[in-house]
Formats: sequence, structure tokens, C-alpha cells
Amino acid sequence: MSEQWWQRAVVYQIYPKSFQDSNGDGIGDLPGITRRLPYLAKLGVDVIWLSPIYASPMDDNGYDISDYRDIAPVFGTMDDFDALLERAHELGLKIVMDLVVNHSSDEHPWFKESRSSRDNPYRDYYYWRDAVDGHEPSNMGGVFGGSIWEWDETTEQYYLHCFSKKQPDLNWENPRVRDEVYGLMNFWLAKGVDGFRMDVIGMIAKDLSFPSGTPGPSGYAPLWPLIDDARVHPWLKEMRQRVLSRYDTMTVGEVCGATVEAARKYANLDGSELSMVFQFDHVSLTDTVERGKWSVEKPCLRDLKRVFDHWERGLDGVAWNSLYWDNHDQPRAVSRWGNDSSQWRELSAKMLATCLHLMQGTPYIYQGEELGMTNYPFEDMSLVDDLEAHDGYRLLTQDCGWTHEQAMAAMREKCRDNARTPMQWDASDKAGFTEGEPWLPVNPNASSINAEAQVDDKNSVFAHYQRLIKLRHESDVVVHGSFEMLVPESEEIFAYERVLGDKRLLVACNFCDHELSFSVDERYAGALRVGENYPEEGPAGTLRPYECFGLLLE
Ligand code: TEU
Ligand code: CA
Repeated sequence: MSEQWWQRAVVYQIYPKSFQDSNGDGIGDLPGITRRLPYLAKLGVDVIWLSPIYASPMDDNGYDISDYRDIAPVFGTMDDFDALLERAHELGLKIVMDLVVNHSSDEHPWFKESRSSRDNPYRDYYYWRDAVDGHEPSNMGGVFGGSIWEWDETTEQYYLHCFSKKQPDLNWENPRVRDEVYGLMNFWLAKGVDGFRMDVIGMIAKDLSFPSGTPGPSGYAPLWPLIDDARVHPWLKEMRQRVLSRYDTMTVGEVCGATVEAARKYANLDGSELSMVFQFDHVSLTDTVERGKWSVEKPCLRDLKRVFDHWERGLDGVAWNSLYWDNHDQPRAVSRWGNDSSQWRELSAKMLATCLHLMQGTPYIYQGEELGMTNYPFEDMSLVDDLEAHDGYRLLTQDCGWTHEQAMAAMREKCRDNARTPMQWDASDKAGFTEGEPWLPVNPNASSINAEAQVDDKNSVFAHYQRLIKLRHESDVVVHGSFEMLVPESEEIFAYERVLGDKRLLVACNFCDHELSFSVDERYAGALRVGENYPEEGPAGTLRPYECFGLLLE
């Protein structure tokens, strides 16, 4: 296959609610994004992925859509969207929309029709089941807590919702549902958008026997056996035929629990399904069956390396990887994988960037990551907004018997609102995000960590990201080189080599706060230093705290 544009591209994710407010209501919006597009052009990214901006009751910040062809008033109007798209394209930035079609909002007209009577033509747009012995049809729990089944008085049946009860699952078995999805995709593509990030697309096929499982501390069984992901592939091939094949798009499917084997189908280089998927192996390393994601342990570096090695080698030449440390569902990268103390924050943020951006795959930057933004010091639940976090707090303190302090420590490490505090534009009171009251608090460190302080400083985290993005645009070995892990047993060093014909790249990253020895093969004598985070070269054979560098022979 010849090179696709998205293989050399870097994607920047915007969480609209927290990016830039333009009208003082404390909520980010489309005119705010348009105003900040030159900042993204300066950073040098190629693609912007917009988290959902569609009409929505905002039970899950827009991941619950009530009209797929309209904009949420709080974010602006369709004219605002058209202006954003036009300006982005003028600046050479592509726009990828979030496609949330595993479920809709319960306020979507389809669901209102569906729940109105058993013989409504929209009934089969969703999953409706009878009670079994007066109970839910199965004992699985949803991602945001409680049963996956909600009783509906009007028609005396349960409907399925893998997420909140305001997010009923669409029935993909029904060809009319698939037609609707393809129709709305065509609507946005005809407008000129450049692709889709597909929310939990790996979950659209269910085991229709709706199995039960062994309950955990919450009283519910884990959800994942419900997912019948083998059956997703024919639907994605149909989507390719009916929609995507008509346009030159980038598509990325969110596939929780994806294996390398599955990704070879989803993201095959034959282009029959998607461009790439988001896998979860590295971000779920310390998850447990009992507590899910709510742990405070740091995963060990060897495990992290094992995951990347498995994915890099597993997809090389067959399918395509996505590369990410964080997004709107994950804590801040520098707090989680690096060191967010004032001493090491900048160095470790740059080291993480180098480590990720020089692997094979398309890198994603989540808003603020390019500034080294950190987690937020949440002290209690009053400042936490996210529904998942509130359910998590309840699970930990009530079902698992944790103290308030233990639960808050987990929230500070893991809750999604860490990523959702306002973008830090400048050192002013509200960080330049809003003139009003921000919907989530601004991180107190905005006075020192902000875009204004970094954009023109060549030693900043921002400038480091700029250089890495440029390097990917220019270097074939960064884009296409094979991957080999070096010192795989090391608990402290993440090092690898990329090879493409006679071109080579060696990348070395120190993941800890002390100096280590690391020797470089002689063949790299005279190589070009790239992606380094210390201004001067250190003594041969060593890696200083959080040091990283690449050595390029091209
Ligand atoms: O997330 C998918 C998902 O399974 C999440 O539960 C994710 O694993 C979790 O948030 C990690 O803590 C997608 C979206 O990215 C998320 O924002 C939505 O809430 C969810 O789908 C429902 O649409
Ligand atoms: Ca606003």
C-alpha cells in the first residue's frame, strides 16, 4: 500500500467544553476554538479531533447525542461550525468528528419513539427485553455503575444501556439503524470533514443471549463478555463500502480491550475497515476486576514496554497503530507516567513526548499535553463533575470499604476531570479560558504552566512538541521504520531502535529521577541528535534524570 496522509500526521484532540470560551458563560465553544486555530497551526499538527459538539442533554458531556445533525447551542451554531471548518482548512488543518453511535441520548427522537409503544416502527432501534422472573434479563453492570438494564414503565420492558441510563444502546442488528448512521456520516463528510473518531465502536455487536456472570463488589458482573466483537467487522466493511470509500478520510476506532489480532482486522493496511484503533493495554495495566480503573499503583515500566513492543511489532507492515498517553478519559500524561514535581515536570513531559512520537503509528496530543499540564489537586468530590468519578467514589467508599482519603487519592490519580480542567492559555486569573466562571476549576498552576509563557520559548515543552511533529513530517524512518525494543528487562530505561533499509533511529528515555548508564552502539557515532530534552550532550554512556534523545542516521 502507498503511504496514506494520516501515517505522517499528528492529531490534536480538543475537548470543546474546556478549550476556549468566547462568550463568558464559562463553557468552551466553537468560536473559541476558531480563535485558537492559529495556535494549533503554529504547533504544527495536521488534524484536529473534536470531542462531540452535537445537540445533547450533556449527561456525559456530549457523548449522549440527541441530534446528530445539529450543534449543541452551548457550543454555538451550524454557522459557527462551518466557519471553524473553513478556517481550519485554510490553515491546512483537517477536522475529524467524534462519531458516537454505539448509543444515542434517551432524548433522541428515535428513542422517544422507540419507548412510546412496543409496536412503534422505532422499537427495534434499541434493545428491549422482557423481565426474567421479575428481574433484569442479566446481571451485568454498566461502565458508569448500576445495571445495564433500565425498566421502562410505559411498555413494561427493559432497555439496554452499557453506559448511563441516558445513553441507550443502538441496535446495530437492525439495517435501518445502520442506514441512519451511514446517512449522518455522509452528511458530515459532504460538509467537508476529514474523518471520524468512533466512540466505543468495538462495542456495537452484542452477544444476543445477554449472558450473566459472577458479580463483583458492586453486585454486578463485568460487562465485557457481552461484547461480541467478531461481528463488528462485517458492519465496518459495510460502512467502508457505503460511506468511507467515497472520501479520503482518517478513521480511528475506540476499541476497549482490543487485541493485536483484532486490530490487524480493524486497522488493516488493505483499507477495508478503519485507519487505526485506540487500544487500551497500556492505560489499563493496573486495572482490576474488583475496582476497575481505580488504583493508585504506578504500572511497572517493564510491563509498559512489553505492551508497546507487542503492538509495534504486532502491527508492523500489516496494520497501523495509534499512539497516545492521554485523552479526555485519562489523567494527565506527565502526572501519570512522568513526574509532575516542579523539578522534573518539564524534562519528563518532553521525555514522554519523545518516547511516544518516535514510535511507529499516528501520535495523538491531548489539549494541554503540549504544555505539560498536570492533574488537578481535587480534595473532595464537590469540585468533581464527571459521572464516572461520582460512581467510582461510591464504589470505593461503599462497596470496597475505602476511606474518603483513599478514594480521593484514587480520584486525584485517575479521574477524568484531571484532563477536563480548562486549557491554560495565560497566567491570568481564569487562565485566559473564560471571562466568566469556568465550569471546572482552573488548575492553580496555570500561573506558571500556560501557553503564553511557552509558545515563543525554544526550550519549552511546546517547542519540543513542535520539533517532534516537524521531525515526523520529514523523516521516513520515523514514519515507516520497523521497531525493536532495546534493554527490554530494564525497569528504568525505555529504549528502542527503528530501521528502514539503511536508515536507523535509536531512541533512549530515562523514566526515573536519577542518572543511569546506557551505552550507544558505535554505528551511531556522528548521528543527528533529535528529540533531546537537555540543552547539551551529557557524558558518554549515561542518561541523566528523565533524559531522552534520538540518534538519527538518515
Ligand atoms: O469511552 C469508552 C469507555 O469505555 C470509557 O468508559 C473509558 O474507558 C473510561 O472513560 C475510562 O475511564 C468513550 C468516551 O471516550 C467516553 O468519554 C464516554 O464517556 C464513553 O465512551 C461513552 O460514550
Ligand atoms: Ca461559551
